[in-house]
Amino acid sequence: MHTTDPRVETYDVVVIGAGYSGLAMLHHLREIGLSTLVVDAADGVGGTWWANRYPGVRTDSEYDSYAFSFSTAVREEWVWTERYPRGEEIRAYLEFVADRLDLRRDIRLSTRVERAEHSDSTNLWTLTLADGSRLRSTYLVSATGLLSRPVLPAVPGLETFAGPAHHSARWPHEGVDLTDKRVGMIGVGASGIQMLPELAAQAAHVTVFQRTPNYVVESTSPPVTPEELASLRENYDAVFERAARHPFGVPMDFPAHSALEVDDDERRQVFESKWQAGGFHFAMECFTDLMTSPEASAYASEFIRGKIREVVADPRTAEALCPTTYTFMGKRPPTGHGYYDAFNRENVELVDVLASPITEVTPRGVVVDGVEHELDVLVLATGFDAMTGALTAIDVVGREGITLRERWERDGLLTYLGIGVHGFPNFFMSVGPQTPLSNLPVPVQRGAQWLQRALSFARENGVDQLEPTREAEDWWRAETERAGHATVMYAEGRKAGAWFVGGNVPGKREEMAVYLGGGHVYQDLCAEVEAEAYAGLRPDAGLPSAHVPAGETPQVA
Ligand code: N01
Repeated sequence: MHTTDPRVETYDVVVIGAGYSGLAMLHHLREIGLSTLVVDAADGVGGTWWANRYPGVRTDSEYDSYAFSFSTAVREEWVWTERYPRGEEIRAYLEFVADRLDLRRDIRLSTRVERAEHSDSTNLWTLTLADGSRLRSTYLVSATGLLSRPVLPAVPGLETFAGPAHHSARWPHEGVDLTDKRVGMIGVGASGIQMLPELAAQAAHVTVFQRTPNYVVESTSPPVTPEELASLRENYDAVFERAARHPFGVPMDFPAHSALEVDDDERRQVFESKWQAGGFHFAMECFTDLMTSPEASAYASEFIRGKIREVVADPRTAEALCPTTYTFMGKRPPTGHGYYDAFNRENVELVDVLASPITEVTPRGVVVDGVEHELDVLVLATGFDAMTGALTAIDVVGREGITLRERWERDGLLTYLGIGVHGFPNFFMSVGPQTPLSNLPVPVQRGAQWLQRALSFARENGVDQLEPTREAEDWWRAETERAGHATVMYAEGRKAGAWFVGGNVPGKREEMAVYLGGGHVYQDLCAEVEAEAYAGLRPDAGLPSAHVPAGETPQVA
């Protein structure tokens, strides 16, 4: 801690958030001798995994890549038990990381940041906490999560519901007794899809209110064998590196062929084999172009609709579950654990609210098409103000007294590599907006290590401020838009109201909030910035020469 002002605690770095990002940041920034404090509004570490306690919560990524690789002690001692670890296991993993790396002494829980303001005269950030006290730091790091600010459905009367009503990410930690209860679930994204089989197993009756159906790839979660764990420990660096060289941060094979260059039989065989592999294997390993070719995406969509019709016994329910208004990858593909099969249970009912939206929530239930569905418990699996929501909920005030929220409302989403924002000196984001859509521990770890080297550079070279230039931001926005438009995810995502284009929050500007050019490409770009002495983050340094081929201006497609 500095001693510039004895009345206000002053650190080299304050990090907001104690999930994967905050823990990695603390470990790596402490390694270079920076006094670092992590604050989190929650009363435990884990971030997303502290907050999300809904029935059935687990990772959609597999255990081997949903972890850090930087600590030999952690990777040797931690024991994974399931292919897709449950929320409780991930939370325990993060608590283990915090204990094993002795992080807790620099983490302050139950501490909510309401405002952070930069002063050019002192070159310090001043943070105001909910209790009115203040902190100061040279560097401010947000590790607030990209899917952490819940969105409630814009339905009249929601607050009048007489029974318990819980958003998936605000599920009570002590659980909810659903025995003999009539449960209504609004939302069929990754959260609702994980939840349904478990709700149905406990409740008397579950009514699923579905607006846009999803393409769910089913999977199983067998125990991790001692041999698998031993093999992972032996090959940890190679597994992590393989994930880091994959566009989506998973250690998976690259497909060899386009879906358009094989015949119907072969296409079906490939789809079937990767359907059997389950989860993200289907999206990542079938063909080179499921994400870039509308025809290839349409083939995958038809294959999954076929699976839905095979599994779901009632033809009307099956048809209602089949997405038709957008194609595969128009939403981030969720992993199911008996999702479609749950609709074969007598106590599960699907109510299609696409054509006839929910008109009202009453004290007794949910009204659709003039029919009141009576409920005891309401589950709101209605998603998040993704990528920017947690950042704009805090008043982060940069130069000229402008907040991040005002800046992005005025100018559109602008960041440099999702790491920093012009006008906000010495402010850095872990997996901020416009970073790759990815299995997150990979970019989280890489990002913390990149920032460690950037701040070492700044200290060693007397650079007082790192701050993206306007030119760098404009370049990254154009590149993010270009990369997004080169996929089917932009056009289909807009049709589907996907969170990665901001389509799920009424009134939010629709723009690419993630980078779809590939995690590996992104890592290379970050390396170029580093190789060129943090060009792009220093006034007058221009852009790294490798960013823009000579004579070319990046175009928004
Ligand atoms: O949220 P979502 P999520 N009436 O935005 C519906 C990550 N994640 O929490 O599509 C009716 O996907 C909405 O309908 P529509 C993962 O990246 C990861 O499920 O807008 N419905 C949609 O069905 C994921 O992609 C994991 O028509 C309404 C649903 O609510 C991201 O988080 C687990 C409505 C929201 O789906 C978000 O997933 C869980 C209304 N008025 C999540 N308003 C793991 O890997 C909203 N909806 C562990």
